[in-house]
Amino acid sequence: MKITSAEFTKSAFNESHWTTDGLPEIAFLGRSNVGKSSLLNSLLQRKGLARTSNTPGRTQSINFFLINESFYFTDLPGYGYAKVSKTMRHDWGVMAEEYLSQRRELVLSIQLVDSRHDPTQLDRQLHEWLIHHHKNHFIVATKTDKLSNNKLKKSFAEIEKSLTGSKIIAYSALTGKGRDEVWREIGNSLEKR
Ligand SMILES: Nc1nc2c(ncn2[C@@H]2O[C@H](COP(=O)(O)OP(=O)(O)OP(=O)(O)O)[C@@H](O)[C@H]2O)c(=O)[nH]1
Ligand SMILES: [Mg+2]
Repeated sequence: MKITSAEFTKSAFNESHWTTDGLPEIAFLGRSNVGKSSLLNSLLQRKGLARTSNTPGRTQSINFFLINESFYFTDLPGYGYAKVSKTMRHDWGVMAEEYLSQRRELVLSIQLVDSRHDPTQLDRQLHEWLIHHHKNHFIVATKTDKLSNNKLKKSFAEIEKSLTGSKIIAYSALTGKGRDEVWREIGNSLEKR
């Protein structure tokens, strides 16, 4: 897909802040620090559009990015950061579930997992939720540049075993590996709408 424009539109802390123009949305979901904002920037080839950081739990709201004036990317806060309070963890679940279950504009959810580790319990829970609710989705295994080909193969097989029944794409925001494949899937989901 040719990107002609990409701009940050707004941060939403609850339903009343969601956009109202009815354009389709693609959500990026995954644990804190897994590389959601980096994936988004890498797909759009705009380095600083979504803020990335080494401090987990940075993104606390749903951030909307308008692409080509025709669809949105939504960057959701990361889950599973150990140092946040119980209340905040609870709030994440409420906000994410509210958005995922109610948002009619949502045409695709992209769930990120770290290619170097087995999916966490929260990763598996989210994945089961997506399957159970028949949400159009696929998995992106991030940071593959940090693994040798051999290790990646093993790790990929573990992820497949753990998150069964979903397409998984190996990605690197550093090298752009997987970029074309992710765009193909996004294009398909937008067309189906
Ligand atoms: N080497 C490498 N580093 C990556 C990749 N993707 C992300 N990172 C790094 O991982 C860290 C976290 O990336 P973010 O994109 O901020 O992660 P996030 O999921 O948006 O994090 P939160 O917003 O806190 O939930 C940053 O230091 C990134 O530079 C990748 O593909 N390769
Ligand atoms: Mg982020």
